[in-house]
Amino acid sequence: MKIKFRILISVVLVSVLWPAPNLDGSIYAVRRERLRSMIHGQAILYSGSEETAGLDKNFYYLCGVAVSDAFLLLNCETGRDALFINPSKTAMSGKEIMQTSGIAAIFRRDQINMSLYDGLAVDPDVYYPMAYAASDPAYVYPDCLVIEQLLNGLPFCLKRDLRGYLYPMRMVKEQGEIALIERAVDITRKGTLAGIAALKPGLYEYEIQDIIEDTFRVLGAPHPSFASIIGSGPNSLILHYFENSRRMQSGEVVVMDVGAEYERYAGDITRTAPVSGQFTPRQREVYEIVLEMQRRVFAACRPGITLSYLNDVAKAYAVERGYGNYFNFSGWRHGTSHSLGLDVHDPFFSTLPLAAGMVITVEPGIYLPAENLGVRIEDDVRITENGGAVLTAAVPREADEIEAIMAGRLLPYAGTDTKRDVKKPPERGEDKK
Ligand SMILES: [Mn+2]
Repeated sequence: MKIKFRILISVVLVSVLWPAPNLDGSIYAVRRERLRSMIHGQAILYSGSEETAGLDKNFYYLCGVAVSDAFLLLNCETGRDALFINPSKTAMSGKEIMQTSGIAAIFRRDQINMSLYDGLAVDPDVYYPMAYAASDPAYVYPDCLVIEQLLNGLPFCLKRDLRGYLYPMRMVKEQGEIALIERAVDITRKGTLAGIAALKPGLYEYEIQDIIEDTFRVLGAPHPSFASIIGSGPNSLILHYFENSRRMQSGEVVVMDVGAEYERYAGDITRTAPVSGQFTPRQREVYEIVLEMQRRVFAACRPGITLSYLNDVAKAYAVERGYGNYFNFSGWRHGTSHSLGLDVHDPFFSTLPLAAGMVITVEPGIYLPAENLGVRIEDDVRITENGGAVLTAAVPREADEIEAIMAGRLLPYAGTDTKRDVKKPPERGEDKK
């Protein structure tokens, strides 16, 4: 109860004093124009729907409207863009859609064939994100399938992959996007800290999940950016553990891998904490190794290197300490880093080098099945001109700090950017000046 009350108070303060940042509507027109300048013919995107995988972030990136079952069509010859809307699945008014997207041409969904035909008469090329599963090229992602089914009905259409042009744009974040990611990260920080502060033996994993997600919700993030992972004891070894149904016991660690989604942008933080409030010497030993892997990767972040190089940096230290076989692997293997943005696993070409403005995660782990012990620590880093800035620097990560939060010696939100959250009230009499 006490914790929930504390969350509520800080939430009220933050919401009043910290208005939401928003992307300037014209940014979408700028993005579309840039994309059009790189290709020819037409480009088509599908918004996704409840029946597919939800909102398609490629579509959203280019028009900023969250509508269901709609198409966006870019015509590179005329420079005109159009939206094709399913009115029964759209809560936004036409005016709202126009203002947000900067697109004046809004039609009914079933009129898209005509527009596509007109464009094909000039140039047969149609670009769209060709999203096939890497593990099975025969599997086409639902949003992609909807577009392919539409194009298959058209003669003289040459299908082209849009990803090679669109993804490099999405990989480098604009300033407005960085601000939204920072906000998502900050909400994730608060949820994570509330979760750590509430941990105790006998609680169920889902109770910690509730506390974290409640914090997200009251801070303006109605949905997590992915299914929260609260894995204690043996579950700390499972990479994508979503059950969160186990009762946590003293002597175990719990891996909390969570993210808030704010204005469609994702945060992603993992902390590993001892359920009892104190790491055992053995848990602390492994924890310190993971922490050191992370420090080395932070230091290695800079433009020009690849994500696989960062993975090598982390792995080299695990090998050096004798944990090479347990590095990022316990039956499931994960990378040390992925791109973060509109998607929690944002599009990224792993062969391309890092550049300033990219945002990545750094999340090495060591998993020891024989000991029911998994430790993963994850932070978010913005690549700068000459290094990396840790966006999650305000989230305590030292073992002592985690224990201090649990012991109530370190207030969950202390030592953070509260200066930005709360304005200093004017001194008495000062307001008269
Ligand atoms: Mn992650």
